[in-house]
Amino acid sequence: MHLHKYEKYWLLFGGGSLIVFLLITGIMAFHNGSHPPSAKNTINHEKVDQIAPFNKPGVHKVSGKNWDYEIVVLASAFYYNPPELEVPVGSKVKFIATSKDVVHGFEISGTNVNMMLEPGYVSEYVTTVDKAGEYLIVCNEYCGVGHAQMHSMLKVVDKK
Ligand SMILES: [Cu+2]
Repeated sequence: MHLHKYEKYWLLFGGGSLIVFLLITGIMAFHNGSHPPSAKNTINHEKVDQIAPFNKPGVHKVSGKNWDYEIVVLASAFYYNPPELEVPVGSKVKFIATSKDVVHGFEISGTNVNMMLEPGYVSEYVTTVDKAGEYLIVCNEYCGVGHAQMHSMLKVVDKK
């Protein structure tokens, strides 16, 4: 079979990019531990406000864990509970969030925190807040007529 020179280059380029992207995905998954939500952590979304930790949404200082604060957020159409969060700068926080009704988003603008909140599933993310400031939390999953008004605020404060 005769292949034109440029045809060969193009096939090599195509095959090469495939290998490069598979390698990146492999490194992300097995080395950096980046996985899609496991769907293992489920919850009854109809009674979610009676089930811990969602019976007490808010910022909780914890000890003996790998993080300093647990931030419990319950989303529902069209607001976040609590509407405002405050943590000291430099603390390691674990966001624990879910939805009471439909799919909502939880994106902290200017950071790489971006979770999908699905009714019946608990979304978690651990991060360190290392820059003081006010960060807008927005819903980035269209959830209904009030979607554009759905937001909250994360205040990272400098406590001297
Ligand atoms: Cu929304």
